[in-house]
Amino acid sequence: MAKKMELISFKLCPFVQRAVIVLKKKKIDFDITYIDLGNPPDWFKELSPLGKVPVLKVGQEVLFESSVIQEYVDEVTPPSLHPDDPLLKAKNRAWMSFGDELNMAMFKMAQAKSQSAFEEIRDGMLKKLHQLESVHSGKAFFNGADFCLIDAAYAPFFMRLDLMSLACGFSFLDELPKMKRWSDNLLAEDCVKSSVVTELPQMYVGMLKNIDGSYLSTLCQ
Ligand SMILES: N[C@@H](CCC(=O)N[C@@H](CS)C(=O)NCC(=O)O)C(=O)O
Repeated sequence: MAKKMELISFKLCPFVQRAVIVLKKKKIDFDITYIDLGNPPDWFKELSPLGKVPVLKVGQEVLFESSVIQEYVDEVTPPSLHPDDPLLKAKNRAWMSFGDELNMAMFKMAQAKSQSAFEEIRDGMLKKLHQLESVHSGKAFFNGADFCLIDAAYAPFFMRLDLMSLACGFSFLDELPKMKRWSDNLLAEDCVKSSVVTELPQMYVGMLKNIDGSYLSTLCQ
């Protein structure tokens, strides 16, 4: 029998969440071990080649990089959540990688010290969201009616954007109807709702409020 997989996680990490969403969607029984990234244990430093989460342990083997973990989990539990068509699959992978930039931009926006730095990053994020709007199917999910791997990759970003928008009183998606509907649909999925600890909203907003000297913390309630 296949060994139970173990995911090494940090509760706030959007990249870990991508992997959890796929594991949940595929109804896989897995173990999750949380670490404190601010004070990582020695065993984690030895285990994780880049010192980052997520790491997935499959027996004695170690996988890292959320996109690789997502694809591995998907491949070993058919049917695949990727489209069959090779070109569409490749395009999905490219736009999944584009999502990494959005996660990084959101992180940098939260750290920005001045209003002008904040607005510059926010405008860059909005530009990327408009690009995404132009390639989205306009249906429930990115490719159409079915939830795919690319949807799992974007859900953590939209969850945080939603929490940030509510706590800080601004809206990103007013002029992006496909993104708004996509975000609502993603956040309503069971595999997404169950992919984070129950205290994630408080933890995330608390983290935003406590970023020393950040412009965003002055907007958060
Ligand atoms: N490209 C990586 C990014 C993972 C990542 O940045 N994880 C963060 C937490 S959200 C981390 O472990 N940071 C620790 C560090 O950089 O030292 C992936 O997709 O897995």
